[in-house]
Amino acid sequence: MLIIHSDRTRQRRTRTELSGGELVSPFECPERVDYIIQCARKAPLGEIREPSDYGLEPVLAIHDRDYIDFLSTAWQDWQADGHPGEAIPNIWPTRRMPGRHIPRNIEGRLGYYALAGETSLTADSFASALLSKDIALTALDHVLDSSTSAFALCRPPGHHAAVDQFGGYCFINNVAVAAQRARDKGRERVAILDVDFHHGNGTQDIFYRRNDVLTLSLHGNPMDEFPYYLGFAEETGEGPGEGFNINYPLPSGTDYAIWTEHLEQAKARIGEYQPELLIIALGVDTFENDPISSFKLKSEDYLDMGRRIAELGLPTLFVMEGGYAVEEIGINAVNVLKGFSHHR
Ligand code: OKP
Ligand code: ZN
Repeated sequence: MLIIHSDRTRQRRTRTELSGGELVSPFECPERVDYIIQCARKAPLGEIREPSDYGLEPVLAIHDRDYIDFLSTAWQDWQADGHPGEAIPNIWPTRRMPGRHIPRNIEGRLGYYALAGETSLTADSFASALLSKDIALTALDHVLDSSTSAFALCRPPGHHAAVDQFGGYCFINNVAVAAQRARDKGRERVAILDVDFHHGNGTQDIFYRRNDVLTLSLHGNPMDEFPYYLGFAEETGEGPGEGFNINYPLPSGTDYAIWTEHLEQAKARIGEYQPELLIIALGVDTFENDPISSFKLKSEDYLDMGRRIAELGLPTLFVMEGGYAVEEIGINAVNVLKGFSHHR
């Protein structure tokens, strides 16, 4: 399987993440990619190639212009205002202050464009987010050209990023940008299956009123887990999109046996939809030792996960999302790809 990877993903190394009332060293760190690429080389999985530059056009097909403009200058604006630390949002438009105006001050704009407060914005955020989508798009083009599969070793992740909001370590929604490009290149139906522990709220929201992109997500119940306010079973799409979003919220402690029951339901729905392309939002934070998640998958389970995804028999783009048990992330992610490849 072709892998798209760049050492430049290392440029994003933030110092702070607001967690538990402290500024901790971020869970979403460059070493995650080091472990994955090391395991991919050792497997070996296949050729490893650099991404190409796709510019802003495919990003603006998904995200609002003013949001992208905000991302492109946020760090300079924050610095110009003389703030000493990394840019962390601390106030939001909420139910009683709906935010009809976009503030001038960077503190106000940060909250306006943020959906959560754990993701520090720094000098490298925008460039890293652009690189991450280039990795996804390069891998996508290979899948479209060859009708086979590819792995986009993206970092930072993307599935929490909404049309005009960053958060949950995400800035640009890589799977959404890739799905839209596939549509623009003539693929009629695209399915996005999100197996990350966290609900893919950004992806759901982006395609909520559309039936040309089927979105499915297996995740920790939002009553108990980030992103809390989206990802419930009754969210099935709206208007023309009704029936084209499916959520499988699962309880903490979910093991692989329970998890696969729901995966098979998702697969049945995908089979019925007959997409021309399958995109997997591949998070391995369902792992039993993940520091911020509560499922109980074991390393060998990821081999079987890959095998089950391969059973769909579709051109498949894997896009890296979460996974924070850093020393095991390589084994777990590469196991999915190995299991997939061996059962093709
Ligand atoms: C991103 B992805 C840690 C709380 C972390 C944010 C989680 C973002 C996950 N104290 N909250 O879906 O893996
Ligand atoms: Zn996650």
